Amino acid sequence: MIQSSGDTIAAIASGAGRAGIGVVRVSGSLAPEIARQVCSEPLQPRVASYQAFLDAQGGSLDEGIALLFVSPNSFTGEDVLELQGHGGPVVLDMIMQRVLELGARPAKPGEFSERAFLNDKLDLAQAEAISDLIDSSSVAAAQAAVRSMSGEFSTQVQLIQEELIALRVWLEAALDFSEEEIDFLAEPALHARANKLRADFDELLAKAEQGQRLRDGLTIVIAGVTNAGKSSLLNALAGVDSAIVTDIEGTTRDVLREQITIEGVPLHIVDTAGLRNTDDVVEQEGIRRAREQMQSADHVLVLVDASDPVLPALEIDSEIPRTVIVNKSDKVDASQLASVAQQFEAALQISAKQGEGIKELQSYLLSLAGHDSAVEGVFSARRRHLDALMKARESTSQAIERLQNSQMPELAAEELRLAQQSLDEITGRFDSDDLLGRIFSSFCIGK
Ligand SMILES: Nc1nc2c(ncn2[C@@H]2O[C@H](COP(=O)(O)OP(=O)(O)O)[C@@H](O)[C@H]2O)c(=O)[nH]1
Ligand SMILES: [Mg+2]
Repeated sequence: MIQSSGDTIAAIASGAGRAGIGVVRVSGSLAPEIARQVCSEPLQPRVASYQAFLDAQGGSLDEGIALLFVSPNSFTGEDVLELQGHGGPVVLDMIMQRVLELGARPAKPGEFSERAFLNDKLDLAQAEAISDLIDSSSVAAAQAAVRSMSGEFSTQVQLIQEELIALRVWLEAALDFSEEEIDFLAEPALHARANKLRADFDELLAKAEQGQRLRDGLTIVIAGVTNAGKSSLLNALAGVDSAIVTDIEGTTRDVLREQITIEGVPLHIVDTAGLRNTDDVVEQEGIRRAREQMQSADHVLVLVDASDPVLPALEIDSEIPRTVIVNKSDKVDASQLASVAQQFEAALQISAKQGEGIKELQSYLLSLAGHDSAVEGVFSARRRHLDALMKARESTSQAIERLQNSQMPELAAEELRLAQQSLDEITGRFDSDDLLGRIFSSFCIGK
């Protein structure tokens, strides 16, 4: 059922700036009337026609293609009008003003997709994927977003939902026949089901985790004492001279960031002020900011100068993952390099200046991102999807454990209900009647 929210919304749907064409999109019950007023010729639904777009006096604002989609067969599910005119900011603005004069109001960000969701044209994960597709910063991220948008992610969530529902139906029935309770719950079929569910959760999470990284990337902070070569490393990774490099201690005082993309994974590389005790207030502030960056990093690279090896006190939470990298490998001989690397348990030895070991470091960073090019069919996913999936998996594991230990099946039933609710958060579907319907239709218990 189409829930038209009453008002009609409009927006310039194409990008800002000059372009060959530009699109004004209108959605809502006024769309057909607006089409009658603006277009010089009557429109047939879903048929593109070349029109003059008219102002209130019948003068021509522009000429272009008009398209009318009649509810429910449109993106939003409402009546939708698309006016494709010339892509200049002024001319599009004039068309937009005309549409507003005729009763539409400017759409809020995402409002077309929101209406599509409310009208069951797509679920939440699909709506989010549209925005992720538009924002995607690499081919891999775009491909993942298209998969989610077309419903592949939602379908897999749905499949796990079905398994969960089947388990719930079975458990609720077992609880009803309480005389047979415990034996029924220890049935071997339960183990098979539980294992399948666990495996399916793991597979989906792996794909979604990779998708989330494709979308959001990883933040890697480079830390170390002054002159360790942090700014040189940022430049080497970014391939541009973004940060100032000198042999003067305390050159970098502010936080510098560069975004790089390795195999489609965006990495946010952050260069920071060198960690040392200083009386310079500007530098002190830089060091405070460096710690702040490290504190919110996905990973910290601690850079140590092979020719003057000092490990700085990071003073950040111990849970924040970090790796020691030895720099300036060109400045020392092989045996000193090996002994410094061993002393600091370094993962890699590089020369930021000569570009040695940078390829290896890039692969290392990719492995930190958990990037596995063998995982196929990655979906775009967001943090909230991962959180919901992990919550659902946790509740399911707890339920299964209780059942396998024959402990309080009522609590297990409740955990499974929570697991299902968490999955519903992903697609935005909260449909408790659904389960009841399934229970009733598959078990004609008759009481
Ligand atoms: N020989 C050598 N010098 C380096 C290397 N990396 C950085 N340097 C030099 O070390 C000094 C400090 O570098 P910089 O990147 O500014 O260090 P930061 O203070 O940690 O940001 C500069 O003179 C760089 O040219 C390296 O791999 N080898
Ligand atoms: Mg620096």
